[in-house]
Amino acid sequence: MTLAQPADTAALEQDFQSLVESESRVEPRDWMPDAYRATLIRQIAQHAHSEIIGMQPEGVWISKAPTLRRKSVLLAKVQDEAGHGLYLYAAAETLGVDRAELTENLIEGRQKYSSIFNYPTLSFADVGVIGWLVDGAAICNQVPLCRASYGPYARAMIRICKEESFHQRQGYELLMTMMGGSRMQRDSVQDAVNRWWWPSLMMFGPPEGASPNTARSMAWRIKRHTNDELRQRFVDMTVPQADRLGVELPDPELRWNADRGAHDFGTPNWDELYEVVRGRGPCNAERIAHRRRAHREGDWVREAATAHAAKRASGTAKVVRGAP
Ligand code: FAQ
Repeated sequence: MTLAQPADTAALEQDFQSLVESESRVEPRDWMPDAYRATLIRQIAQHAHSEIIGMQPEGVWISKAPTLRRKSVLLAKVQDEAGHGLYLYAAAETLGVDRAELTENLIEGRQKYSSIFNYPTLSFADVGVIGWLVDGAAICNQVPLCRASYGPYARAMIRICKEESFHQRQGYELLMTMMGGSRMQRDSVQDAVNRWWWPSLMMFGPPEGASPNTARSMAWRIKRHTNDELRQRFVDMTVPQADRLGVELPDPELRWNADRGAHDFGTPNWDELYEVVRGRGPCNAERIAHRRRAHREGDWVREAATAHAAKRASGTAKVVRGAP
């Protein structure tokens, strides 16, 4: 095989752009621009890390869930998030990176994960609000990614979105139950909404003009909408749900704008987003320390699995009846 010369590269880039504009999928063995590959690795890795770190805020409530039913639902949800991380790491690996290297990048602070998971969960109502608002925001952001131009990412997103939809419903159902309960339960739901509303809006990323990756990612059909368009979609979807639930969204500027056919809303505190993304949020240090510890504790499992795989490859592994 000969390496493409610069003139060939221009032609390849043009063909590549026509391919994505015709809504065809790019597959792992297809030629792709280096910058497209790097953008996908960055986004998919950040997404995978978010799913894995995202297990922590709710995970701490598994042992404190009020009933067996709530415990099993929460356990299933947190396990789903682990699964999402794994599909996404597998999708990233099709681009030529190694999952172990991505994990190192996360625990050494070289790659990001979503800002939202750096806030604490102070009561069980937070579990419901994460399901409703955080998974709700994740769905708004991720449904368009089912049509992303890169095949393995788009296909992973289809299953992930189906599961996120269950997550959102379980959160809303939990909140509905709490809102039908005691005064203390209703207050604790409102308190959780007050704390999670603005961070949920920030999940969509910086606004137009401050989002350096959007234009190119949209041209490549990785992203289909700007961060602001998706944030608006989320607000419009959530306001009637909040009304039905009987909670107030903590934004005095929130109101229906008949001319725009959409809600006007206040400006998130972007300085807070940048602080959290730079590692200075309320729980960043705790989240990374926990992930590092879990990774260290898994050392022996990885060693054993690698040794077993080597034995199998050399034909010296002991065959256990019934083992896969
Ligand atoms: N937090 O130019 P843009 C979930 C970074 S999964 C941290 O706008 P882009 C499920 C951005 O990466 C939640 N960093 O970037 C769940 C970029 O970094 P760079 C995760 C952020 O990529 C629920 C820089 O700022 N979802 O919730 C954030 O075009 C419950 C400039 O920004 C995904 O990852 C942020 N909020 O758009 C799990 C979805 N926003 O270039 C457990 C896939 C921006 O310095 C429990 N990702 N940044 O490396 C995307 O759609 C996009 O990557 C965006 C950002 C929209 C997040």
